Amino acid sequence: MVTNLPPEAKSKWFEVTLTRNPQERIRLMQEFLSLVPKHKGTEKLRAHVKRQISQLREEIDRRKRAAKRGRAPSYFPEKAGAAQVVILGPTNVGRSSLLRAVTNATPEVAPYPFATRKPVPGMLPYLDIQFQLVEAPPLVEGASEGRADGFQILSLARNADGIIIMVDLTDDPADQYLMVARELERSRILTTEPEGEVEIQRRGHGSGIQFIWEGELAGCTPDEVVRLLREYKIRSALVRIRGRATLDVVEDAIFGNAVHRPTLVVANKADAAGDAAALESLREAARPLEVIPVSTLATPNLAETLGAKLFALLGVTRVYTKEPGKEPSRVPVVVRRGATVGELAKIIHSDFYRRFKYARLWGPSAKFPGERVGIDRVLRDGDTVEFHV
Ligand SMILES: Nc1nc2c(ncn2[C@@H]2O[C@H](COP(=O)(O)OP(=O)(O)OP(=O)(O)O)[C@@H](O)[C@H]2O)c(=O)[nH]1
Ligand SMILES: [Mg+2]
Repeated sequence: MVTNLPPEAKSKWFEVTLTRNPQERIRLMQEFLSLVPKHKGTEKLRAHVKRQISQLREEIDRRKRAAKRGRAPSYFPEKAGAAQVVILGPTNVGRSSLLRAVTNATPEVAPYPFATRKPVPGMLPYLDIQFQLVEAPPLVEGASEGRADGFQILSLARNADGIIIMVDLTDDPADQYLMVARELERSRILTTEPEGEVEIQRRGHGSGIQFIWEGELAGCTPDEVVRLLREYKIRSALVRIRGRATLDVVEDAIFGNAVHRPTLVVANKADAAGDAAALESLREAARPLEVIPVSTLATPNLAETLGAKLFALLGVTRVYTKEPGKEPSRVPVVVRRGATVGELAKIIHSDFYRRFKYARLWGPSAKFPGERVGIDRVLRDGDTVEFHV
């Protein structure tokens, strides 16, 4: 992003981070903008802050309207199942048809555009878990600037665990893909894993800057990071470093919110697509994302195919628990990829974590059935864990 902002701008951003009041935030962000020199190097940052301002304005409006109407149901479906995956795409590509084909939901399928106006959730069963798919309303060019509910639709994608970008093979699919990809990028939702990631969590005064190393710094030292944070008046924070993070990535994190969401491209209407070149140019445009051509009308076993693709994409890790002398649970606990015995214990019951002595392990990551393991053992899909406290 940027370096070398004038000190007044940096302290102004510090003021921005101190307030949660939307009106106040808008005012301070505008003051911040007036302190940022206008040149190529600050272009992205200025656009990003302007977008945050419009987003806040819209939120204020929405709250006012909601207050008038009384309590309206949330725009965002409550998460359910092992993971929430948002189906994003231009209008009429067949998002509703896909949801109908692979889940229990029955949204309206229509030959005319903009039939879906609100997010629609549905459950896709796969093996012994379920994925929650959410059909987003259609995404249009300019969504990242707020067009056609763009902010809300893109927030939906940001809050989800994964994204399906859906396009129509009969209608320049590469072009449709690039439009959606552009809007995601502008909203700082990354569809491929960045080389380095930094998360900054503010803490109370006096605790200092503490690093959590899940990766390393590239081209800078921890001291330089501390110095940069100090320029922004951040003196107490947990700084989590993943992958190989540059100083730029650290500064990016100060302004917030680049997130990575694993993404799959589904190219629909394969039954009606005459021309194989369209699929080829889509694959070219979407690389390195995987593209799966389907027909919601004609592809057999679509639910199972899609379930398997999502399972792999999201790195779903199912872990079964058991009590001594009993059979393992039928229903797995789904944990993040790379989770440890300790993290599983915390999910199940804080007592298991606090009073942990050891665990016994069966399955793919056990050296032998019933292996005795400690709290830091990394779990894999299909493991069974028995806690001893
Ligand atoms: N040939 C063909 N047509 C399809 C396929 N899937 C959907 N359609 C048609 O495409 C049109 C749009 O389908 P929807 O499922 O409503 O599309 P949508 O993306 O939900 O559309 P909006 O919510 O209105 O943006 C309908 O006329 C469907 O019958 C397919 O696999 N092949
Ligand atoms: Mg629809």
